[in-house]
Parts: sequence; structure tokens; C-alpha cells
Amino acid sequence: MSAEAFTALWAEIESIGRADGGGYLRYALTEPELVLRDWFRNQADRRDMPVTEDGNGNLFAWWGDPWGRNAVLTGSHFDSVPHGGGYDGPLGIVSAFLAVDQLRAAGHRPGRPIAIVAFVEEEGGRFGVPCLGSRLMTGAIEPAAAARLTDRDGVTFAEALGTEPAGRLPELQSRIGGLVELHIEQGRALDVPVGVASAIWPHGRWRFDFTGRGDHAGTTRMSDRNDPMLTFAYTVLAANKEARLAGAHATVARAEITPNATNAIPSLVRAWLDARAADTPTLETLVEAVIKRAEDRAGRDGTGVSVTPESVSAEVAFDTSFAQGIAKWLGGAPILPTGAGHDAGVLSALLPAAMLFVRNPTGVSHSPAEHAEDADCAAGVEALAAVLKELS
Ligand code: HGY
Ligand code: MN
Ligand code: MN
Repeated sequence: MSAEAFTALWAEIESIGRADGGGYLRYALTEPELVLRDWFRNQADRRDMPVTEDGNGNLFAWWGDPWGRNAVLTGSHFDSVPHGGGYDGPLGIVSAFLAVDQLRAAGHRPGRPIAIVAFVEEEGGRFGVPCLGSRLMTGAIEPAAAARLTDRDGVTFAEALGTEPAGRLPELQSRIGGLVELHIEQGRALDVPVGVASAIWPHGRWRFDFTGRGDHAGTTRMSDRNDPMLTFAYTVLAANKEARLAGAHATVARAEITPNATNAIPSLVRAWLDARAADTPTLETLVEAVIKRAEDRAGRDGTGVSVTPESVSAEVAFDTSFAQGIAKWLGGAPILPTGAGHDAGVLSALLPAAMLFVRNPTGVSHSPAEHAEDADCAAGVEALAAVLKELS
């Protein structure tokens, strides 16, 4: 696979969903992502690959019988975090089409169907639950619960999808034999073009509701205030401190303030904690510590705090022999963990799943600065083609 072939196909989607202010705005099932879905169908049509959906918003392009037995899945997601980079997700889908091209050009005839998949709402950026499409497909979330998730405009997932989600794919484990997801690496851990995933850190999102007494900014004495902004601010600092002490990761990057007026002490501050750690006990201890620090501070501020887990992902240990086999097929690629969640992690609970990582020179992701070199992306396509050849 030449870097030029990669560059040419990549150029077809590069401008879709570009955001003023940098990066991409590709929320699931919104205009830009729908354009990417049309691009997906067009790419499939160009390759005589029938396209099916699973009733959950996930798209499948088939080389071989649709829903044939023991299919090999490959692909990733189109949706992005707001102002995220262009590679997180789409790289896995573009690479999958190019890997099929390469295998066909080499005369490969797969002994089992190969399906390219575009999972819906992997980032959870619109409806709040990450990997929503793969969780629905595997039964990890109830269709009814997914259906009523709403975006910031109050649109439900069912409304955006146009139907009630179908839920777990019938005969999932006989129809799908395994998944290989190619993804840009998002740490700073890969200094060769391609690596293989060993594990995904346990991680989750907890919503903190800090409640206080709304009042006038100008007339309320400082000693009379029950200001939830103070409890919130203290909790952000506490989360950072506890994570450093635990060698874990904690981020508070999203907050909604009511009434969000310059001259009114808030009555409510709603904020989300994203916490991750290399193992479950460390994660649980971290979150408990942050909650306790928030509650102690609320006692001093005369405010309230309630915490709601919005999505929690258990540690994923990809099958070691599968990962080692892939690394061997690739001539000895490094095997490394990640702190980022992926649909492959969700599927690994029920199916043989693996991930290929493509070098990210800076490691920056979920940012307009995310980038991968075309030559490394082409190496990723070669690697994916080699793995799909072995698996099919
Ligand atoms: O946030 C994550 O771990 C992934 O990018 N969805
Ligand atoms: Mn991401
Ligand atoms: Mn991703």
C-alpha cells in the first residue's frame, strides 16, 4: 500500500465536519456524520460490498455473504469529540477499505466474510454513553435505556436513529468470529509505525451535581453564601491531586452552571469527572477519594453534592495469544496498553478482539493537533491487510 493511495482516499473525507475553531464536529447522526455514512456506502458500492445495518446505528459493508457465519469485523467509528482530531475513528474505517483493496489486488479469496463496520456514537459526545453502538450490538446496554438517552437539545437517541434500537445482534457469536480495530495511538507510547493493543484501562464518567443557594452576587455577604462553584472548584483540584497520588488519570473538562449569569451566585453546578487507572481497585479508590473530598467540602460550604455514574468500562485485557499472534504476523510489533476506550474493548467481552495502533508522533488526541503521518497510516493498512488475510 503506497502512502499516495492512503493520501488519496483520506483526502475524500478530510474536509467533512471541519469545525470553525479547529478540529472536527462530527457528533453521531448529525449532518457531518451522516455525510460520512454516505461516503461509507459509496465506498462499499464502488467495491461491490453490500451494506447492512444492525438496527442500532452501526453500518456494515460486506466482502462475502452479509451476516455469513464467523465473519471477521474490522473498522471503527466516524464520530468525534467536539473539535477533536480527524484520525480518532475514521482512520480505522478508511484503512479497512484500503486493506480490502490490497487483499483483492493480491488475489486473496477470503474463506469467511469480512465486514467493515462503522460503529455509532463511540465517543459518547452526543448522547453521553461511549461505545453506544457496540454496547447495543453486544447487549451491554438495554435498547430501552439507549433509546431515551438525550443530546443537549433534548433529542433522544431513538429520534436521531429514526427507530427504537434493535439491541443485541441475534446469534452474535456465530455470525461474528472476531474483530480487529485499527486506531491511531493516543498516548506517547509507540515509536514504530504499528503496534498491537494488550489492554484498555478501566475507566468511566461520573456526573457531579453541586447544589447551593442561588443569590445576588452584589448584595449577598460572603459569610451568607452557599456557593456550589466553590465546592466544584475544590473538587476539580482534589481530583487532580488524588489522581497524581494514585498514578491514575482524572479530568474534569465539562461543566454546566445554572443560571450561568455573571451577577448571580449559582444554584447548581453540574460537572463530569472522567477517571481512569491501570487497574480496577486503583480506579475505585480514586473515585471514592474524590467523592469524599467533594462531600467534605460541601459540608464546609453548606452545599450539596450528588454523584451519578454515567458509564463505567471494566478493564479490558485483550486475548494475549491473539495479540501475540498478530505481533508475530507483523514481524514483531510492540504490544502496549491504552487509557482510551474503544469498541473493540466492548466486543472483547464476547468475541475474540484485537487492536492495531498506528503511530501518533506527538501522542496528542481529542484535539485539532492530532496527526499521523501518511507513511505510517499506509504501514497500518499493510498490517491490517496482513492480519485480515491470516484471519480469513
Ligand atoms: O474517551 C475515550 O476513551 C475514547 O476516545 N472514546
Ligand atoms: Mn476518542
Ligand atoms: Mn476512537
